[in-house]
Amino acid sequence: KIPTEQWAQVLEKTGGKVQYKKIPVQKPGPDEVLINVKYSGVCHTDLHAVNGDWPLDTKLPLVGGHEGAGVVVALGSLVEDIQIGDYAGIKWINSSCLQCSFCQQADEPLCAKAQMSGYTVDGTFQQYAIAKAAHVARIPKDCDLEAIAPVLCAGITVYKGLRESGIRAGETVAIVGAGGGLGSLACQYAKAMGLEIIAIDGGADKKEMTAKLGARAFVDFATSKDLVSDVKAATEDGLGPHAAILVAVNEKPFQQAAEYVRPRGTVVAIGMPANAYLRAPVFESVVKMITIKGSYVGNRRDTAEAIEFFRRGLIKAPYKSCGLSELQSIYDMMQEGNIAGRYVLDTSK
Ligand code: 8ID
Ligand code: ZN
Repeated sequence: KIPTEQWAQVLEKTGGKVQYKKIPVQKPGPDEVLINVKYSGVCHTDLHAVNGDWPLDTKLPLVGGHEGAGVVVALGSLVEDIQIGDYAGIKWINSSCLQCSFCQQADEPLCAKAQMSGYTVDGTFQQYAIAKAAHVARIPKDCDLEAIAPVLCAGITVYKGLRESGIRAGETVAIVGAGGGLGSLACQYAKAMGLEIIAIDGGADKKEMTAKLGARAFVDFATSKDLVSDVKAATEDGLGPHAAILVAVNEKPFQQAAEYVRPRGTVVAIGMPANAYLRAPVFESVVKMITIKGSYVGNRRDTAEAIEFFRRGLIKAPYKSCGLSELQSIYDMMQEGNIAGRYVLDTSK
């Protein structure tokens, strides 16, 4: 039976602290489903929303969260292709119009009417959350709901970013911010895709973790005297990686990557530090024919593919478990850059 009240983490004011309290359970609209969120990952995007880092306002009061894995408990009157009891996931794209030219080409994240979970609509830091049925991630019954939660944003996003880079099996990718949430998933997807990995991040914990996840080399941004030459030197032939996947929350690496990717190399910006700019030397970018691009989450097909890698047992990223009630302390650790991998919240605690 669906309760009328539930536990949630609510942000009343941008820049404030989240409050753990009881709020009403909402009812799904005709084309929506209600999901009993069992677990939700905590993404740095949720912290950007709290801090008001981006030039886009959130709804307020806001229930954040967009990596929610759970069970379908109610269906809108028009919903036919998912059943009560199915495993499902709420991801960043909560809904889109499915009619505009972007949606028609399966670029749903680019839809002007897209709603974002935990940003423009309430997300997964509550026990019952709503999304448009067409956009809900289908999760096979043999998947562990806690372990799969980080796939629903971090996994989909880095899988898409690796695909957007055009990199092929056997080539080398630099993962910048490799020790964080997206970075740890990126290491696993890159390994599963047959890529050589150079991990870039700071500190012994992250070095050890990324080595376990399959990275061949580690460059420490905090201690390297010349990061550009250290990254090049970490490749077999010294020419630099074929692609750089930027998932750090700091402007500096967005201004270095174009210098160490090899000729024809691709720089993919995914992380979104506040007020940051990409920068590249024009001369070298031209004569090396460098590509620089952004990559934003993934569509429904990317979602299904990223989940399928997980289902096959190829994605084993480390996560730490804690209760929904502890969210503020996770934000405090994240703000300091002290989390190796991802935290996943259990909504029953
Ligand atoms: O669709 C998208 N483009 C998308 C989707 C999901 C998340 C974008 N994001 C964005 C988030 O909003 C955030 O800006 O990706 C970024 C990374 O999210 P995350 O992985 O959840 O953050 P984290 O766990 O805090 O990891 C960040 C890592 O960056 C490292 C930190 O040490 C940490 O491990 N880092 C920093 I800060 N500065 C670095 C530097 N100079 C660095 N790593 C290398 N070099
Ligand atoms: Zn996210």
